[in-house]
Amino acid sequence: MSSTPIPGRIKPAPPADPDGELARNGRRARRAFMGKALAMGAGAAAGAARAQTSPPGAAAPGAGDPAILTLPEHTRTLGQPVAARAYGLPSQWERNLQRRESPGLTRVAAAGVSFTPLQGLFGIITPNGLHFERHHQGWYDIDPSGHRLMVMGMVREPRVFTMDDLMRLPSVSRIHFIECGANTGMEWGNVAVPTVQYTHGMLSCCEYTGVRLSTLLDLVGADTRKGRYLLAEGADGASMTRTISMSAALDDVMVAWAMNGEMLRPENGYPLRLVVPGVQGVSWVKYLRRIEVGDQPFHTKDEVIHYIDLMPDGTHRQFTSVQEVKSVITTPSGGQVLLDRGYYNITGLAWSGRGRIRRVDVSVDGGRNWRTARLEGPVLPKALTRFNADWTWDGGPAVLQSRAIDETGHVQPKINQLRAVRGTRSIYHNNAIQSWKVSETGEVFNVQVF
Ligand SMILES: Nc1nc2c(c(=O)[nH]1)N[C@H]1C(S)=C(S)[C@@H](COP(=O)(O)O)O[C@H]1N2
Ligand SMILES: [Mo]
Repeated sequence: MSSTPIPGRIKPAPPADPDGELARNGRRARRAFMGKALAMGAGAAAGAARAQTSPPGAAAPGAGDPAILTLPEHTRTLGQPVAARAYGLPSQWERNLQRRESPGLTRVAAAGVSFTPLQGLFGIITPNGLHFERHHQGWYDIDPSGHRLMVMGMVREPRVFTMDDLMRLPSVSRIHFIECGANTGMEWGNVAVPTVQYTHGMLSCCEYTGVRLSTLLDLVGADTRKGRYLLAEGADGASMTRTISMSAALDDVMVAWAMNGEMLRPENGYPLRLVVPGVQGVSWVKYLRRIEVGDQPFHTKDEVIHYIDLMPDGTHRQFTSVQEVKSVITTPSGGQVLLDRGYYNITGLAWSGRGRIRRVDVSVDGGRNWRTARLEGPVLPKALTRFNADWTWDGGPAVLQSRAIDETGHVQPKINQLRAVRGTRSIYHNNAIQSWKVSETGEVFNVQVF
């Protein structure tokens, strides 16, 4: 593009959802939110009101804007003293950016999910306070001084590690995505939820710090030849237990205590969790207290009735744990409104449990034509990759899609291709291409295109 484009303006998806209206009726909830926001007179509302009263392309951006004609209050006064907040918080103007629960998804919140607001994030790192949560029996804030990790089974010398023991060992830091196997699971049969927060928000990406599991296996003298499997067990009421393969354990699995430069948050497994790069979230056992080496899969409750794939013939497929290549456009996305025609930066995320993203294609006409998006660095294995593509919206209807290809050559499938093999009654492992319909009013909707 030759000159700097004048960006089109986007009204964010309605964030507040106190009544659970969002999931039931996106349109009505959006109106309700606008009403509330205008009544509040908050910055976001003022922005929305401004956008509505200025006709598209009427004047040069900023002309006559009071914000540039008067010296603002904050340029003429003394600011807040240092350390007003011992632990920093986001700006008050960003308070709508929150993890949210999907109303009615689970019967009790302790066995629930909170979704990451992907539509409001930049780059590839998820801030700790916005990391999605998935608990089978609620979260705990465990005293690290009393926490222990036992490594036993087919080992020469079983050992119990304290947090101090572990944190003295050689540590590594790695950036990886975590995606719940049930992410996008509500969309197998039909469109179910309105925004990218709910379609794809069981997804986060952090820099984890911890000790490699192979280091611990070395210390206890694990039989890595006959011991082809490991059991990982959590210290929560659910005693989350999963079988991990020895090959993964010796490759890139970590026993982590930190995420994004600080100790894990309690919701995410403080003080210790397993990091299993590329594998579905359920294997990333939180509150990790035990690793057992064995010679066959353990077939625990968490892997025989959950996180298995219901196939069209009624059988269940087990141990499909790698998160296959997937991508989603995060802006423009469902619930957002394009306020005028013109240039937009289509942006989104791509990832693969098998390695690096090789390419992302973007379509604005429902998959008839594709062009290659720009991948922003770093492009890391088993991590989120940010992509961007230029688009000029002419005011007509459009269907936005992204399709990712990973370094092993796997291509993200269309929803009907996936259904042809897997049927429509599955929950887990839906990596289909996501479609967002832009209507002539600028409103963006979740749709399925075949
Ligand atoms: N101990 C324990 N570990 C657990 C869980 C749990 O309920 N208990 N949930 C699992 C599931 S299903 C997922 S998707 C991830 C979610 O991790 P997060 O809550 O940090 O996002 O943790 C996994 N590890
Ligand atoms: Mo999960």
